[in-house]
Amino acid sequence: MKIAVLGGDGFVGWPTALHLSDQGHEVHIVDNLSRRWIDTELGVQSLTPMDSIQERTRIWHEETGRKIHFHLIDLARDYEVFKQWLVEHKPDAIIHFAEQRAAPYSMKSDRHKNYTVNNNVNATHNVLNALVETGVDAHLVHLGTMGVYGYSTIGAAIPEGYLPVGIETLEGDTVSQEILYPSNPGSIYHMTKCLDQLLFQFYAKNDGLRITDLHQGIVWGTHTEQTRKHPQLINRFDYDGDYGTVLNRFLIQAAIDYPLTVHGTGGQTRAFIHIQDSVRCIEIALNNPPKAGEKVEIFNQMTETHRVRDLAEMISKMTGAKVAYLPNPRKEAAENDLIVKNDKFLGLGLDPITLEEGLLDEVVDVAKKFAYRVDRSRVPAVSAWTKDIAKTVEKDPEGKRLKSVS
Ligand code: NAD
Ligand code: USQ
Repeated sequence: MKIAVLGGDGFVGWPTALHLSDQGHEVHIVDNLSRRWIDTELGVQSLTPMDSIQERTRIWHEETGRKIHFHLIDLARDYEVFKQWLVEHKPDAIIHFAEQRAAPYSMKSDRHKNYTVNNNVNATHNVLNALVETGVDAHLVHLGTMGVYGYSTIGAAIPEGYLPVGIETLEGDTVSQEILYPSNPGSIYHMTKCLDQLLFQFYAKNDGLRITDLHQGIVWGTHTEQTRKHPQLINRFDYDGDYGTVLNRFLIQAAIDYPLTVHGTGGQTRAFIHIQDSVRCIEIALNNPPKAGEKVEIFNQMTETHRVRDLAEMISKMTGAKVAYLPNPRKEAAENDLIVKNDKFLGLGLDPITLEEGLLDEVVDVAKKFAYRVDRSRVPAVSAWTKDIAKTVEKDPEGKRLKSVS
């Protein structure tokens, strides 16, 4: 297949591009490199030293003889350029990673809220609009989030995207309907993924676009089979307070002898998936497209759930790291249960990699190897969800904020 990987310079996009290229697909990365600019804006860098995208693709060619093409396009702003690109390249499939994906970044200020909404919603809509306008019949696979469902405890398993409901008619009968599971976003970023869902629903219904939406949990780990092939193929690894996600953050914190930064009581339960499984799920989704005219195919792309404090305790036991219970900068349920159905991927052959399988050690090793690149002052998460919460979140982690370290 000819596959466009939108956002293919990012944390999940890069290993996906390598994996698909390794399988013999013709891979085209489309990216505006905004994520690298955001690193500059925030004054941080990936824990792992990342080469330029041109250098990464050059090394891949040298190692494997396979070519990955790179195209610098801003999908949110360069609609006509992307439309032209589609006409010229006519991909069979498009994988859409190209959004601003950090919840804390999306909540930093009114400017960051505007940027996240404009970037994410425009990028998604431009892709859909251009597919219809050009008549290119590509299967669109979008990386969505488990966060569209929200994190309230309901005592039932979260289904894969849709919910059967009964509605009482005027005559008192009950009619059955299948609706998108009610959206309940917890940040501006998560809200954009809820808006994406409606765009997909409309374009599948109105224009018969073939769309798969992957409701993905938190991705952890760093290496995949292909990124291991050469040191310069190494993946991005975010550890900072805005882009670092909880499990990867705890692992790097343990490696640099920094107390594990649990928000609140750590009672938040979240869904997780290893990067290698994420890449594999995308491959499975690509091989199982919906037909034109069918509803959007939705998969829950996660393999296990964990409570934040349990993760902290597990890593503390493994590494001897201390655990700090900090004021939570986010507005979220202090404690929640989470049961998620993921039967579809399991049914299609996914054999999940779980936390127990020694991969945690591997990430700690990577973290130790590159610990010299860490700026400890960028570890704390200081982006507060409201102005009131901001007052309670102190900004001096090495001093007062970590005084409750156990
Ligand atoms: P990332 O920030 O590392 O990568 C996103 C890439 O998209 C970057 O290379 C960025 O430059 C590019 N991009 C952003 N806006 C663009 C635009 N307007 N035009 C062109 N390129 C643009 O993010 P990631 O961690 O690789 O996540 C990829 C996708 O997966 C995101 O959509 C995210 O919401 C979703 N996701 C990620 C996780 C996770 O834990 N990392 C979990 C669930 C879902
Ligand atoms: N948390 C801590 N300590 C930290 C960092 C986070 O306790 O140092 C807590 C947060 O308060 C939250 C939970 O851990 O309760 C998860 O936070 P996170 O930053 O790991 O994940 P999140 O903000 O939900 O976002 C990440 C990705 C996003 C993706 C989402 C999948 O950045 O792109 O959509 O995971 S999901 O969580 O399933 O919605």
